[in-house]
Amino acid sequence: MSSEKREREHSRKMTLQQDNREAEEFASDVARCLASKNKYLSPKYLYDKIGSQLFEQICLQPEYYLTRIEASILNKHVPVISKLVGNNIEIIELGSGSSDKTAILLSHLSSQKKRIYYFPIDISSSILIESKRKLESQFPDVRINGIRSDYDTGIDRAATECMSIENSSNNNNNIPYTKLVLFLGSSIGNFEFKEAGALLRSVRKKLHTNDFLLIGFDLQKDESVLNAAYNDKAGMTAKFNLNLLARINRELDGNFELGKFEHRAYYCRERRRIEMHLVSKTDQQLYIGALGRIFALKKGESIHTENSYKYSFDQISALAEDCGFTVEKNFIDKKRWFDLALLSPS
Ligand code: AVJ
Repeated sequence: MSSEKREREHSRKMTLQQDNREAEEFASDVARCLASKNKYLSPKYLYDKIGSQLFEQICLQPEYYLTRIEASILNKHVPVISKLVGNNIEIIELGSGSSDKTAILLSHLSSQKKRIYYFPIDISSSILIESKRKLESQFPDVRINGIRSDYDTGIDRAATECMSIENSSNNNNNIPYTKLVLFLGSSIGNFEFKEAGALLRSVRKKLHTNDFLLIGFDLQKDESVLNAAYNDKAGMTAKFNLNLLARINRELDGNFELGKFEHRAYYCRERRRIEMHLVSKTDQQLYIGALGRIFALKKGESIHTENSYKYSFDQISALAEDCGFTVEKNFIDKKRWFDLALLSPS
């Protein structure tokens, strides 16, 4: 067997192993969730192929201001960001999704004839393949290497790739690279403050003094705006939420009837977060084939599917400082609804 073929075989095997591990993790998390009193499931499970497509639809809804505002902030400030990162850049993006906002950055950077590597990390392989294809035709000079993974493993793998670029014999001039880690869309809001800190610290560990983290925070604002954003009139967010049950049916041979659940999303003032739930409309029993188990749900009982924390500037700088970063710049919109924060190692 040629070494190339052997390598391909090996990577196929690794992918299959990873798929298996993830399928088992999903099954055991669903079992634990449905068996516990407070039923909570990690929001990462919302993003299978269909869920990722539905999220793209959410971003187009008039009530869901986050994506549009963040893109407009990026558009406005991309020249400054571009100047700061130098001429040889390794972009690592956590949860890249469609990479639409990143395209704004890539467009500017590549027009400046910079040498760019891009490592999009996402949990959905289909969206990674699709966005890589799109970006490669749009930006033929950008070298793209997608990493299908959750954040923690993804950061490690991307950092390893960067190391091998910097140390490769091709880089015989020892060109210094700047790492730019992107964490857009306010996905940091999905984490409890403690977990958000852990994630930022693990990013920090991979960065040198001159590297950057560009991270989006949804800011605290009028509750009615927030409630509307997660209860769009077209019902996309409801569909996105309910798809989690459909996914359990598809992948774990469940028998959820989606009509027996209601999408509920509301701003919780004390905790400064949007909570998203699937509420059972009736007393019901659920059978999950892959687990060979029956679970009971009472009328009004909920499965908590996501939190989305809303930040203040004080919380943002406290989080940054706590994790070894300094806030270089808060790029914000006129309404002060969204903050794209540029952090650098302290
Ligand atoms: C992708 C986590 C940023 O919290 O606003 C959108 C996900 N959930 N509508 C968010 C989401 C419901 C989104 N993030």
